[in-house]
Amino acid sequence: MLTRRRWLAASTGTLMLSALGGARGEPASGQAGAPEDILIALPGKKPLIKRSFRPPNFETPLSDLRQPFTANDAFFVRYHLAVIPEIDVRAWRLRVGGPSTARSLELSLDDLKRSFERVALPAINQCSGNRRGLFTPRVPGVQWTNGAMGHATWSGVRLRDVLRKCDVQADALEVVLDGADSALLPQTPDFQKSLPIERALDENTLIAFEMNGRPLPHFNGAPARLIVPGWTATYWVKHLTDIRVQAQRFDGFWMKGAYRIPTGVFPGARFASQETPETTPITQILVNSLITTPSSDTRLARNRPAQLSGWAWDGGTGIAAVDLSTDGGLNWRSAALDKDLGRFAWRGFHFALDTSRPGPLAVAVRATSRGGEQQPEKLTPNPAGYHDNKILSLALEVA
Ligand SMILES: Nc1nc2c(c(=O)[nH]1)N[C@H]1C(S)=C(S)[C@@H](COP(=O)(O)O)O[C@H]1N2
Ligand SMILES: [Mo]
Repeated sequence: MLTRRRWLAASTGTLMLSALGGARGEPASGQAGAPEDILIALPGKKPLIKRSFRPPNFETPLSDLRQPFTANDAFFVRYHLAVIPEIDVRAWRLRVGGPSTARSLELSLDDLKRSFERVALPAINQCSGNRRGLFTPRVPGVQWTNGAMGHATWSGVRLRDVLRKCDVQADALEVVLDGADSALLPQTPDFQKSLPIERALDENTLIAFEMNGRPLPHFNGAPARLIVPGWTATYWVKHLTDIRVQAQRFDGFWMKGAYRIPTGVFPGARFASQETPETTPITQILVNSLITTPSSDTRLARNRPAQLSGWAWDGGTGIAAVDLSTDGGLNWRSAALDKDLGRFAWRGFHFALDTSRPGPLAVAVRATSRGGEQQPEKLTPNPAGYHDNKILSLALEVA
């Protein structure tokens, strides 16, 4: 039986980005989907691609990533711990305080909704390990392809408005976030994350209770979760229960022992209090793109109009350009960009393909951010399989 990786190679791997170098022999990472993929519907969700059942890790199929906003019931699900309580909204309280505050608060969902200004913003939620399953050589971890991400409008209140009510002290260094989920075994560390105080006080960091105008689905963090636009989803703590401001570096496993990348290798905001000479927490999302249409191995009819489209995004500067090559990376032309929905949103692009000549059509897409970052030709290997933003390729055929 073909393994999934082999299947990918067999179905899309014939494109060689000769001019780009280094891609020879690798499966094209433009799209994925495999016969072994099992679609299962969690309660409140439509069928999603199962990566693991306990804890639940389910990714969004490509067909559900074609709409500008990813539907709530199609949005991917990622958990580290197996015990995920259904929260009774009336009993739920958010505790906010900690050693670097003058007072603590306990807020109900109604308190949150009534006492603070409402904010809504469209943003990409992308797992640090999105596309890990496309890494060569393979790295351990959930074998995501392209669907450990989605785009939604998040609404709630600013974390900073809530923190200010507690009177944050001058010595504040990090803000620690905890959710209601827990581990089956006492040895498994609780999922807690921290943010640098500046990022917690950023006007775009939200405590959200709605997604696309509806209450958060259970599996996406009901009744409230953190939104850290531009930063990978590991900081977007779901089912929030505790927020603590402290003057010390937070020592929890999910900061010290996971979600780390080699220091000084990738672009992105620094998280200085958590940095060591060897490793540092992953922070901002890198410039990236996804081709949603056509799907791999589509046969394009000769002399018929054919449009290629997809999304491009980055960690918060916005998209400046999307370029497309149909000759394996020798020549590049600009794709048309759709409306700009905001600097944390994804940006649609489309491009009319030339179908006048029969034969294979080797398509590659490369996004450039307003910050000047561009998708690289090659993956930067790292042990946890994060930050795959290499140029996408897709093998099409005109016949
Ligand atoms: N409480 C809690 N929040 C969490 C996690 C978790 O395991 N528990 N995982 C984080 C990670 S790594 C990701 S990728 C996102 C996924 O968000 P989603 O499940 O809403 O798609 O949730 C984040 N928030
Ligand atoms: Mo993640």
